[in-house]
Amino acid sequence: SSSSTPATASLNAEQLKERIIRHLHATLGTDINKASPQAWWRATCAAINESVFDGLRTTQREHYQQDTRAVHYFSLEYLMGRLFSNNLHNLGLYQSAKQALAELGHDIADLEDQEEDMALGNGGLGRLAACFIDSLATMNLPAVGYGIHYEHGLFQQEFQAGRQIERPDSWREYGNPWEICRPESVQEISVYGYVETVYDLQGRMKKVWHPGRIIKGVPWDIPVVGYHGSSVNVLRLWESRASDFFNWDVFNSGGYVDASRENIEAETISKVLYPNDETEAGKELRLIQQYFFCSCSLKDIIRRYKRAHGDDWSKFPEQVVIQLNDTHPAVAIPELMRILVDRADMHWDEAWGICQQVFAYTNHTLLPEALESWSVRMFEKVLPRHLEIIYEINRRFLLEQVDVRWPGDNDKKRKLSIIEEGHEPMVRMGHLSVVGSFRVNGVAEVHSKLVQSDLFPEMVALWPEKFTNVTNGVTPRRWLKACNPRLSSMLDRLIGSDWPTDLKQLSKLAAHADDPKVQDDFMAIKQQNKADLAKVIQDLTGVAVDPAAIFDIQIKRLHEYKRQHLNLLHILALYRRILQNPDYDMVPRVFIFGAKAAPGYKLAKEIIYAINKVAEKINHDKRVKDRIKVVFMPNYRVTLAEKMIPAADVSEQISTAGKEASGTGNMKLALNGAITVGTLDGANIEIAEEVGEDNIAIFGLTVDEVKALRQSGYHSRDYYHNNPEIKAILDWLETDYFTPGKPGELAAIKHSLLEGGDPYLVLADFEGYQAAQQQIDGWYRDKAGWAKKAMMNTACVGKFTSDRSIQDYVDRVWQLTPCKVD
Ligand code: 26R
Repeated sequence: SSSSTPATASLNAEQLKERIIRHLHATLGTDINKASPQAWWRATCAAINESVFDGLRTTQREHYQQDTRAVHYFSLEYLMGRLFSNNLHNLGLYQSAKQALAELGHDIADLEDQEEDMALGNGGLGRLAACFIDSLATMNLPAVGYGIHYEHGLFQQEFQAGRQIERPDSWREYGNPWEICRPESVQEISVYGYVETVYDLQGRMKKVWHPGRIIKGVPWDIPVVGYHGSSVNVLRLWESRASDFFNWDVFNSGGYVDASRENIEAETISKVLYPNDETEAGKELRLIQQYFFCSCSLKDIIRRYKRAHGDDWSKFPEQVVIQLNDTHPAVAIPELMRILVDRADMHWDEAWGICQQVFAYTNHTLLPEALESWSVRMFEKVLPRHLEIIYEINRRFLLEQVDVRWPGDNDKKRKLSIIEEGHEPMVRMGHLSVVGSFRVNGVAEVHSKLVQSDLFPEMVALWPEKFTNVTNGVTPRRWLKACNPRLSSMLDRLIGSDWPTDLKQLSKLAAHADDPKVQDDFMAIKQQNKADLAKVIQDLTGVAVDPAAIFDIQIKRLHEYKRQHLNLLHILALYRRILQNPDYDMVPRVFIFGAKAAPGYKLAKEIIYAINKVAEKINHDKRVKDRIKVVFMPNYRVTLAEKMIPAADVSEQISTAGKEASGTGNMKLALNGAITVGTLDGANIEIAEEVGEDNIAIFGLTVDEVKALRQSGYHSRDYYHNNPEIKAILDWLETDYFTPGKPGELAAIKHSLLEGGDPYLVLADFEGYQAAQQQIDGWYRDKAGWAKKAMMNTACVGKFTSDRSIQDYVDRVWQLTPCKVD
């Protein structure tokens, strides 16, 4: 597109060329005749960074001078993807860079492919954090993202004979051009050891924590560039190292080998991202990771606060708000209490008053297996003083809140206690987060309602004003402007170029939805994007697909509640219908999956295997006559999403109602003109409200119907026995039809749906699902009708920009004011 910012408009292709060549010489130590594509990419990054660092310095100076209130986003995960084209677009330099590189003999797309994804996250929660920091910078809001500088991000996925293999991800093996090490801001943190009770001269009791280990946190800053000359904020990620101070002792006493063992242990903390999505494992290293980055970050915040306010803590809650991205960083609550009470000698009540004004908590899931709790035993070993503090928080909470509201009610105390009693007592991090925060939000309307009605109803009774909703959103800079340049230029022409920061402008597209010329243009763009994706599919999987077919896409982590196996059952139903009726009439469809399974999640891996085996069979079966193709894209990640989403006709959002907190892929796909096949779950409900029932294929049980069905007793076997198609498909999976010579290899799915009781009601929703798919087939036959529906999706989803989500956080939670930066 043509737009560029006033601030950087002066930087033309000629000047960029000069910068790139200068860096090729001075930074990369090579020259234009022998530079590799990697060197060209790095030189271009260095050229971009000159502008990035300008913005960074200006922004930080402005925030310091204005002494701004800031939000501090605490997250164990940031799924950033690549930053090259993102930074160019946000600086308004993409076109200049493209031209400069072309004149230097390089295709910008080839250089983009030199960059590894920064995959420091699992899925939705991590990608949401990345969208949010983009919006915060774009909206000129003072903000710092805090997290962990993992050496290895989410594993890379390969398929071997159809099965998932995990390989380590080394995103910064040869250095990452976007990060800046800040040795001047290292922190030291403690773990293990014991607590001593001492009395001072006035006879006041004090607790002294004698730590067992001291660990150094080294911060790496990633500049976060706002769109079009606005602020440049930072994402500060902590890397763990052995503390110099601690190791000297061992070293001096001749223990060189012991000292390096301690080095290794300390460095293990930030070594690897836990790949579990929605399944809590209770591992000690994970708790240490959480504490390590929370403690480093709090000390960093306090250091900056003290620079402006000295030892006067009274302004702290005016200056600082901390957003907890799920319960993963909840240990920050007792850590701030420890710093205030033990280190700053503050009275408990005053310290607690500060905490409760500083923390806010976002819940991202209701799945019981994802709700974090730590055994008291382990907590005591790792963080003995914090456990005492949690006990005291809990004692006062039960006494001053619960017992006042429900006098003598021990059931209520048991249910609300931060400590879950039992054979193995546990610390409940959700309870701690609610008690310690001034606000608690869910991530879509229906989810926030369920957080209040099903997860924390008594907490709502105690503090109704604490609870609110902020529906998720996605950044349109990455998820439309950068990833779908064809549609972006069309939008610029048709509705002007303000939509990237004012996404409601997209509604102007609706006026053109009946215009045949515009419909043709819109669908021609979709067709070109599909042709591009077809090449990628050919390269990655060897499968040839026809861009004229419906591209039906399900991309998300592999989980039973997301029901990739429901999609598979429908594919099998179509295949069977074709075998039974060679003339079966359907619009050709390509079913495309992208998903990683947690390495220890057996059934999820079996579902991947089953999809791959079924794909192999169907794709080679001549009788299908290309009416169905099935592809499972290996190593699904942000960069692959950027290629798939612009090419989607159909978006699969088929979770069991009540299970998907929000979803954000649903928003990206609709934004790019895909039509959703979805349940009334998470943000699908709000998408349906926005696009209207003509433009979405809704099916299946509602949240209330799911509850009622479970109440009355759900028997998946009834569906198996009463629906011959279901029976035939499930029985088919047990034969060796898809795994010649090896019957039973795909039986795991059938067993979980029958013997396993079908915990996510796949069979109950099958009939409705296949009807919705039939409806899609019918809609697609009407070319103009489909074009209109697709356009109406793009036109009507302006609500789901992450800028709106951030504005909701500002209004309902953070109370921040923007700080304009020149
Ligand atoms: C405790 C641990 C193993 C763990 C649990 C859960 C680690 C990671 C998760 C991920 C969860 C919290 C997650 O990603 N939830 C997703 O958050 C998205 C952003 O709000 C939602 O859109 C999505 O519906 C939800 O599943």
